[in-house]
Amino acid sequence: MLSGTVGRGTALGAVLLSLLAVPAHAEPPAEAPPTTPREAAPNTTLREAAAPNTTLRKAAPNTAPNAAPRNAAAAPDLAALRAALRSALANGAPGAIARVDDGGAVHRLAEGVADRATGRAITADDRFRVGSVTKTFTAVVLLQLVDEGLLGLDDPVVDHLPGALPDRRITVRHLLSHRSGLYDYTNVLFARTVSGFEAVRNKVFTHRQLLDISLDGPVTGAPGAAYSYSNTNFVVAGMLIEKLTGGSTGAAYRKRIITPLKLTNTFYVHPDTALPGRHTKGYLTDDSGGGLVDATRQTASWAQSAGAIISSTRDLNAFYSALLRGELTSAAQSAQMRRWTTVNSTQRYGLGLRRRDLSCGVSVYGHTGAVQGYYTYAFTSGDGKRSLTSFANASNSSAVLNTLPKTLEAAFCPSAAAARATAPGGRPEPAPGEREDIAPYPARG
Ligand code: REY
Repeated sequence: MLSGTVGRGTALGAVLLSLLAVPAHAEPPAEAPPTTPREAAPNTTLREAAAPNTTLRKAAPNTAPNAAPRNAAAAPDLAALRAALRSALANGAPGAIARVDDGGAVHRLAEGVADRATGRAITADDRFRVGSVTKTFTAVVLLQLVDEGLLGLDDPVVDHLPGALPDRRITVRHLLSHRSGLYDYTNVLFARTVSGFEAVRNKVFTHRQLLDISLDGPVTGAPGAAYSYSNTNFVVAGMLIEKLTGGSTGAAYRKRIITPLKLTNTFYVHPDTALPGRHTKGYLTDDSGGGLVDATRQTASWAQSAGAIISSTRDLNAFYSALLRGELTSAAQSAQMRRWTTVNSTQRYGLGLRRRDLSCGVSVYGHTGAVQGYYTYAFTSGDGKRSLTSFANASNSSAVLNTLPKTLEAAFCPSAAAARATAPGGRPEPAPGEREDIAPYPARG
């Protein structure tokens, strides 16, 4: 549902919402009803399952919870989008970009510089580190492996990785929905921002080493009990991919997503430190709020299957659009991906997929990402027809971070965004129940 005129709480909105087959904000239980582990897999033979999935599924009939006829949507508010990018710059980001793919129309916006040393202007086509947007790629690969019958979402992880985790109650579903209770090792690595980063910039970790840092820390809860965002979950997901495919996670991304979708700006170069081709530099904000550190070159080995992909606005829009159209997994796994766990009043988490409930009653689906120097927001409408990727080449700054949700409002809630575009200043700190869930939250502005 893209109409900017359908406001949550309005009579018209209530009527339209009630007409939809599935309410936009229905809250199915996070836990699956009891199923046998293989039940969700389609009828594939094991021989078929072993074949690499290099072809795409046909777009599924539109069953997205808040899909609406395309003509119901008001056009994205490009002035509000540009104002949001400018407010990222006013709050300290050297550059900010956005791209909206809207049916056939493409809108590219860019403000500021890609490189503070040379002054090169940033472009909406520059490549960047996408951080945790990688988690959706990882979840898609695992869900394809579920489709192929190689594992079940409710399988204990240790059935596939014997001895890897101390608690055999942790399931694959718990990992992908951040409900395992596994401690986020980045809390240890990046307790101090710049020195923590410099200590890992050129380091190459195994998945096991990252998991061991987590296991030295406290669990955050019992398996399945509560949402607690943790990179550790997607490191273990990467271990599962490597065990089940017999290859690297990078190879799985390429074979199953990057090549079939022709994502020519998307790379997994770990542990190389350079971004291929034209890219923007990334600037890490010191905890004192002062200096910016050029963090572009790094192995991103601390992130791997939790956050090491490099991509572009075009490719992320193409990826999420294909995902929401049902081209990357079976309908059964697509539905599993959209079983929501509550994050806060406006945010939900599925399986490697975020849902944001915007001010006009529209929900959008995608992910956020934060690696040193790079903040990304990539979200798509429920029917996959309108996609936005917005990005700033700065991180560890709540002031910059809090400007980026305004790009979602501009793209998907145009009339609401227009009303706010004239309001002076940047977005204030979000209310406690609406705080940006982008881990770990920056120490200060
Ligand atoms: C890691 C620290 C952020 C970033 C993180 N990113 O977990 C994953 C994600 C892949 O969710 C760093 N912050 C910053 C600090 C805070 O060092 N002391 O903001 O660049 O995308």
